[in-house]
Amino acid sequence: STITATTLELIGAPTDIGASVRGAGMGPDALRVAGLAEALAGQGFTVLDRGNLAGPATPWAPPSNGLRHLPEVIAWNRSVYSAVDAALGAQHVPVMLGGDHCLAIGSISAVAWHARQRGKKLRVLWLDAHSDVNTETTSPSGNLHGMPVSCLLGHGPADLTGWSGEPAALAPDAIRFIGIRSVDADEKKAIRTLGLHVFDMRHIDENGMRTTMTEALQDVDEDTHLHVSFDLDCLDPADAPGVGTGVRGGPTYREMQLCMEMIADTGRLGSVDVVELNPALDVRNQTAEVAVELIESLFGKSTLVR
Ligand code: 5AB
Ligand code: MN
Ligand code: MN
Ligand code: MN
Repeated sequence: STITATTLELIGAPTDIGASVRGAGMGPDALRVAGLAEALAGQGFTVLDRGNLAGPATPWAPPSNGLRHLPEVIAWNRSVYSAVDAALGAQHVPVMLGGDHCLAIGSISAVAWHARQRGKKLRVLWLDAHSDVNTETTSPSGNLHGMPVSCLLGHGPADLTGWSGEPAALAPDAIRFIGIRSVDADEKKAIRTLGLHVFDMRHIDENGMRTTMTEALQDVDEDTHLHVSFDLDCLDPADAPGVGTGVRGGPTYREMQLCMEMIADTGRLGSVDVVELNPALDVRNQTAEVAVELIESLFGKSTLVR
């Protein structure tokens, strides 16, 4: 298949700059310890581990004007943007290893720029317990890992928007949210106002992951660049305890495996974020190991016997 001719670039972004629970900065190395590069190489990919990006330390300051650590979040996202931009420029598939979810601002902005250059439609799958569509005025925490979707839609601080060369990296119609179950009151309003496509846990419970993914992948075709932003707190904490903002009632390992397999089946996967892994809260690196297995499925490892 086409995808096995692909070169993958692992880009570590070891920071918890957008969070208030410490530890996500250890995510990239925990994924390496769990054997991510070896697993993907074993599937036939050429894997380039670019190592870890550098950036400012986390000051652990309180929010200022509704935003915590804005200058440092900008600096980290600039590094992520350049690394993802370089990978895509080399026709490689970037796999950004966070780090917290604010890093999707840089990652998806670069992806959006390249998709436009290539004349591709962009479809983002946001796998998360949370909708991450707060702004500096609605956020209960000031944490930028709860705001990347707003920034990508052009509704963030000026310094974190417009990076894709357009006021908004994404149109609301380009995103599908999967596994959502913790949404702040103002985020619910934003979801309604923007018309975001949210497949929440109620939808998955009532319709199953198979139908949900068929819906979420509708209209994905040969002209689509598919980006997966995988927040590990999407998974049920029973399977993935190593996250800073876990919420009960998420997809099981088996449901998430089907989700990943159905994405792989499209053959259109072009870039990935793996974020919010917090090794300080994990149990013997279990969450990193689960993540590696699910990423193998995402890149086409199948449980089909025939
Ligand atoms: B994550 C919360 N909505 O804005 C906020 O893990 C949580 O990237 C955000 O999905 C969780 O602080 C951010 C309460
Ligand atoms: Mn998130
Ligand atoms: Mn989350
Ligand atoms: Mn629509």
